Amino acid sequence: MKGTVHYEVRGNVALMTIDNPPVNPLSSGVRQGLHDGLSQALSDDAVAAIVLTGAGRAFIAGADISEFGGKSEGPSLHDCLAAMDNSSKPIVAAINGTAFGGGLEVALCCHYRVIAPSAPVGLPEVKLGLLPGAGGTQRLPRLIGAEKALDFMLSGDPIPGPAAVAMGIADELAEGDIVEAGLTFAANLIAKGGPVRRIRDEEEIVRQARGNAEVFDNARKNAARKMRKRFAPEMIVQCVEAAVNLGDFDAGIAVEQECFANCLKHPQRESLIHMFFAEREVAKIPDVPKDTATQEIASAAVIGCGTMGGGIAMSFLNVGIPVMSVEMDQEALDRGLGVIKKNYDIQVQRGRMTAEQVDERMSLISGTTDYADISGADVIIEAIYENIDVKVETFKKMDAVAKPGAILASNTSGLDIDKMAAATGRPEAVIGLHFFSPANVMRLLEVVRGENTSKEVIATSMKLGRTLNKIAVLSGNAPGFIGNRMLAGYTRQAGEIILQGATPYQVDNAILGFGMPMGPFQMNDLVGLDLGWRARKLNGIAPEDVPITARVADKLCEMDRYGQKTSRGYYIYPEGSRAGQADPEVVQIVEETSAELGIQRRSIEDDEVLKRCLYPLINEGARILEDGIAIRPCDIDIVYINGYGFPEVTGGPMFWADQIGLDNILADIKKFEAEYGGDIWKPAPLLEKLVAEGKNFASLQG
Ligand code: 3H9
Repeated sequence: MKGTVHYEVRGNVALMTIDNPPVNPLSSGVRQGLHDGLSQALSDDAVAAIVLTGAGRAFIAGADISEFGGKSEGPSLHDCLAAMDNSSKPIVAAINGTAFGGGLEVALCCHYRVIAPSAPVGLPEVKLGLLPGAGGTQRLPRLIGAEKALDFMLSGDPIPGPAAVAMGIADELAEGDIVEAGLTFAANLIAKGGPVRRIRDEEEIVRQARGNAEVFDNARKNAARKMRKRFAPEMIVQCVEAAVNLGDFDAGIAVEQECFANCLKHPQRESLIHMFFAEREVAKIPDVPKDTATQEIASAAVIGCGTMGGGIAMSFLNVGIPVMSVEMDQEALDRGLGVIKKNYDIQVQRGRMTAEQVDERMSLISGTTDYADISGADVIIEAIYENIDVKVETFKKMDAVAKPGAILASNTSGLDIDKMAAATGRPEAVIGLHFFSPANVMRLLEVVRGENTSKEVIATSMKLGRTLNKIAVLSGNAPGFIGNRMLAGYTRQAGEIILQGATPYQVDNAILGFGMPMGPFQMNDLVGLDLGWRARKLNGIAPEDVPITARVADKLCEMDRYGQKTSRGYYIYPEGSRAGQADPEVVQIVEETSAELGIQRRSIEDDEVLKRCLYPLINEGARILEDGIAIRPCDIDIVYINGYGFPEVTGGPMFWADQIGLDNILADIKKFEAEYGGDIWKPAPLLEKLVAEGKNFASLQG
């Protein structure tokens, strides 16, 4: 059994300390310990009150997530809570640290709560596709009212100790030793003959929302907007409706249990819990041990202050790390710094930042046109345009000025890190740090290890990702790394499908319906159709040699339709709007292009659109695993969800593939290979092997 609860008696108070490192989830051993400790305290006449606290940095992190969907031993959490509820002796929760989910619900089942200022409390179950299923949906509205409880449970965001007291979730803020504070609170209760106070018996506050349908309408509207296509929010709202309207705690608990069971068996729950563990797994690199020494990154330099460079600089400024921005000339520098300031000012207008915070951040950035000025930086990141020769030259200059020990990084989205490393006298210090646009917003950071990158530089870069509030995933050095290598097949298929009969709007709508934030043609419009077109012109590619999937885009560019930046691309963007409108002229261009290429157009079902756009991701993902470019399937899932908007509720492309069944996917891939041919549809050997062995991607997780 995992975890335990230490029991001791101090004077006439039983002190129970939950111990299940590192964050005290309610594993079987903890539940057993709670159950046994309570029985002992209740049967001991010398004990008049009980204090419950946690060892280490958490009170209780919640139910043990790894137990969901499997068999669990020992008493259930509900058995423990029933014993606490029925306790004749007052129980005081001394919330020493994180009290999340079932952890906060245990605290709410205690009769009183004292809390340390640094202890966050929250009900984050919604983020895992669940609801607070240990009485939280019934007790919290009884304590703070339906509206606030809904906000709290639907956001899933934690609040610190002082806010918990202000909100009425905890009774007392305890500066200093929290256990002593809990014991003192208990002693005072005993002295006053303080009663056992059960939240389940409180009806007054929760009753106030009875007949007020607006509270629930608003909650549903907000959830639909913020958590599109999520199942759990509606379940949470129904539980709170029960708390408000039934007027009977046990009847409300019955609704909660039914709704919790619905969430538990919903596929979204499995996917979101996969994401929880995957986010932690990607930090683990088999040949770079956890205790590998890391360097301190106290200053940064970013070469290039365009869209990417500016966003990268903002990521550092946002966490208080000073940045030196390098540009070719003063004009470009002034423009770049001006854009950064403007971006911050927009945040002020939206009420997300204060003018003082902007000043503080801007005071941390300085600009230069002279490489000599960046010699003191701990990390130098080049964010210039994607041309290997220019990057190699830039690395030579970086190497010439950087201090010993500095990390030299490239923000390339797919070029060869080893070529850049070879241009320096310190290949061990060279690494890829691939930020995603907008770099100050997007969570993903692909960290690309070159052949000679040192373990210290890898460990430092992964840590830097966390410092910058990003999720860092390690990739091997191969064209396109993980994400862009997979994307190639997706965009190519989208391009082919429109030539064969679908419109760009049908393809985008199918992808949107799947849950991605934008379709491939909306994405092209956002990025700019002119980038590829210009590159083809620069490289002297004749029109007849342009890949057929780029023909429509090139025609649009010839008409000055570059995408959002010119208010026209695949879509028309009315003045100041980012929402595009379909354009019959584009459909005509697509149809003409099909005719020129001799392609017979036909009607294509959305199901085919989805399979042809999404299955190449899985096939290429399998090749990436085979090549050792991604460490585990979950690394690919994290990249795709956080960098490319793959819907979180699927658990990422590789997890999703397991759910569909690799045999089904392989059968479709073979069908498309027979119909359309091409490398894209050649089944990855790993996929074939797994299917032959009756295994899935999860079996590779280790
Ligand atoms: C729930 O409570 C349902 C109830 O309402 C109803 C029940 C009937 N279980 O994040 P870290 C592991 S649902 C199992 O790196 P930090 C984690 O995997 C639950 N394991 O540390 C990692 O393992 P490893 C509601 C858990 O300090 C290690 O602990 N609760 C759990 O950055 C350290 O974690 C939540 O959703 C768990 N509950 O952050 C809270 N929690 O070292 C989820 C953590 O092997 N947890 N682990 O990779 C968190 O948000 C963060 O982990 C926390 C600590 C803030 C607690």
